[in-house]
Amino acid sequence: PTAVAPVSQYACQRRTTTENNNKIITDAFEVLAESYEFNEIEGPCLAFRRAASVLKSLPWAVCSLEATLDLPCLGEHTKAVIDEILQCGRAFEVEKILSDERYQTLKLFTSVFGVGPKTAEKWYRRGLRSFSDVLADHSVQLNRMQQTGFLHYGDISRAVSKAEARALRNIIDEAVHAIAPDAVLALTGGFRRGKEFGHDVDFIVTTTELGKEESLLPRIIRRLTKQGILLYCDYQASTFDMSKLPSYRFEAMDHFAKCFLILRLEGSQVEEGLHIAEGDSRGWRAVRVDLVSPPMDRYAFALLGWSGSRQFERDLRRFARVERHMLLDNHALYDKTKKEFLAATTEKDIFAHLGLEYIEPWQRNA
Ligand code: TTP
Ligand code: MN
Ligand code: MN
Ligand code: MN
Repeated sequence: PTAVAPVSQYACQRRTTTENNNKIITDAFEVLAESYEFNEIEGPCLAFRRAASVLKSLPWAVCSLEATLDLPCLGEHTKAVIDEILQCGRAFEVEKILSDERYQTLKLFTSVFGVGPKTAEKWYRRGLRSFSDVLADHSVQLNRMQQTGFLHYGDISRAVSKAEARALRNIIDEAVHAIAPDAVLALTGGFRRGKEFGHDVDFIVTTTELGKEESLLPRIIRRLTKQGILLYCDYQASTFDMSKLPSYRFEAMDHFAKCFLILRLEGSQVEEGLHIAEGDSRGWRAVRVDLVSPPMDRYAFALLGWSGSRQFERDLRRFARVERHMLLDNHALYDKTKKEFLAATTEKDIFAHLGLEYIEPWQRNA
């Protein structure tokens, strides 16, 4: 018999490509997780996300319950769902959620840029069920982000292709290098993990000269505005304090300067053509772009933190805390035993500090 290495409970000790051999099961788990999230039930939500992540890492398809015996993070509930899917091709509980009016409505509302679960819930409780309900209700006050979300709904809810991401990279690359000759630009997020499609395109932009990055985002924004391609911009200046310990909370946003943008992308700029609806004769589309600008000495932490996936990031932080008594976030790594910060110039340095085998970006699709 061949000895097979056990699957780790931590996503940062697994290699997960974009090829998912258990999509039917992981899709079901993600519906369940999201439903628990809408109901603010954190434990089971996380449990289903972890279980889905474990199954995504397998180079084989689960075809019996026995095959899952040695896998971590699978409890009674998750196994019952797997069993039902293996036997009937679907799970009753998941079908029930998918046909539930509240779930459907919250899913629809949160698909709008700028609408989170809280706002969606508020609208649902007011009896609103559709976009036209929301837009016709005079007591609803849309903020600028939500107004833009409705305005560009079709484009923004349509996936961004790799070719479109490349075209955007060229646009940003041209802008940052015109502004700062020593600019550093890196693709991050889902496209760095090798995904074919994304909901946005994420970039890290900085300068090799420390401190010069502070003026970078405002200058990029001005340039894109002059070019007439900036449809929306939410700029958040840096609140970074280098003396602070890394955050325990994962979902807390980092403190680097960043901007959430919507850009106008011309079809002529995309070699393979725009990814838009058939019959849409416009020569352009709106695309969501995120730019984050850390100081160069935090580049590796920012790159690791923004490359995702979210589950991979969650488990990196959990591994650091539980297994190494260290605190990791997008800014820094702190050793609680030695009471000192551990510096890093590459992602490999951070994995090494944590005593982890290096996982390539395309193996982080946990
Ligand atoms: P996303 O762009 O939301 O996700 P993604 O690129 O993995 O997938 P998609 O194709 O749907 O866009 O986030 C990318 C990573 O950035 C994610 O791991 C979380 C991280 N992130 C932060 O660390 N801080 C932030 O403030 C935000 C908005 C994201
Ligand atoms: Mn992204
Ligand atoms: Mn996303
Ligand atoms: Mn993003």
